Amino acid sequence: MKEIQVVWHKVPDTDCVLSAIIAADYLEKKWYKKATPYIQGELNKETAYLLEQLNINIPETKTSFPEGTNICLVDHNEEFQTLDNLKELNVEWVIDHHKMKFETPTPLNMRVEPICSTGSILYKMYKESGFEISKNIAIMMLACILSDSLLFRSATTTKEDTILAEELKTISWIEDFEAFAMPMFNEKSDLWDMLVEKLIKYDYKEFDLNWTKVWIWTLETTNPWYGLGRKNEILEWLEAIKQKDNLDFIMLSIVDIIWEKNTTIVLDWKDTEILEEVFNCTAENNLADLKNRLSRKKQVVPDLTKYFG
Ligand SMILES: [Mn+2]
Repeated sequence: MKEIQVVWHKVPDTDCVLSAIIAADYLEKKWYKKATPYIQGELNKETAYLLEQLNINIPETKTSFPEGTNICLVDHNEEFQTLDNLKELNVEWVIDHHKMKFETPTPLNMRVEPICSTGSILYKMYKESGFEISKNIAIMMLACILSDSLLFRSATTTKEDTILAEELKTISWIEDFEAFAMPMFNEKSDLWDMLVEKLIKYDYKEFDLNWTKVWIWTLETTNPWYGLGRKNEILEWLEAIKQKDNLDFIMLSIVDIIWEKNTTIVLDWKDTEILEEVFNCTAENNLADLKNRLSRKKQVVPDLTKYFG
């Protein structure tokens, strides 16, 4: 029996970290002698809080593996969100809920569904295989759903996610979703002591939209002033990063998860023009009201893809 390494994307969030830990458990139950989850980047405060509550050690960090290593990608599939030497590795599994941009030389196991979290998909996989779900695993699955769906507020939430979450109530012993999720969100929002340099690297995603290099940051928070209050500092960093990485477009959305509002910081006149056209909004003082666009995946990336297409 062989081994497999389970990895999540470079800017980890709760869904990808917990899903990698769950997926490793699943793959060991299913086929592999050993399945190990690895980190590729620093944990956010929400995820660190959950791991501590669940008494789980933070997995080891690795950004490349020896040639030919068996790999499972969790919660992502785009090349530059993942391992440095992906091309030399043997990707045997992808478990994801994002748009696909993926090519492999050999067939592989792929489970992709347009559902709110990778944790939801994994819960379905356990059920299909008839595997028992421990209380800890159920809590992790529920945390994935609540984190990625922002307590069912995000447009990515499907009816199935709410049904799965209801089912998980019994196994996880968690009855009150709000009471469970709010401390998570507050942990994630506690950014007052975070350097701007770190803050803006907190949750960015790089996209290659038809040869256009685009970076989109999302800062989900229960207190938007942690970000908005430091707008000028953020703009300086955005400018430096845009130049250094030779980007065509960048935007940083500060998403207020309580009031469901997206305020986006935009850097220069070029980006402003694009933003205004794509999202039909007006930017003033480098700020644009993107209304209730809470989901980058569903309400931001598709419009930008169309524009750059
Ligand atoms: Mn996810």
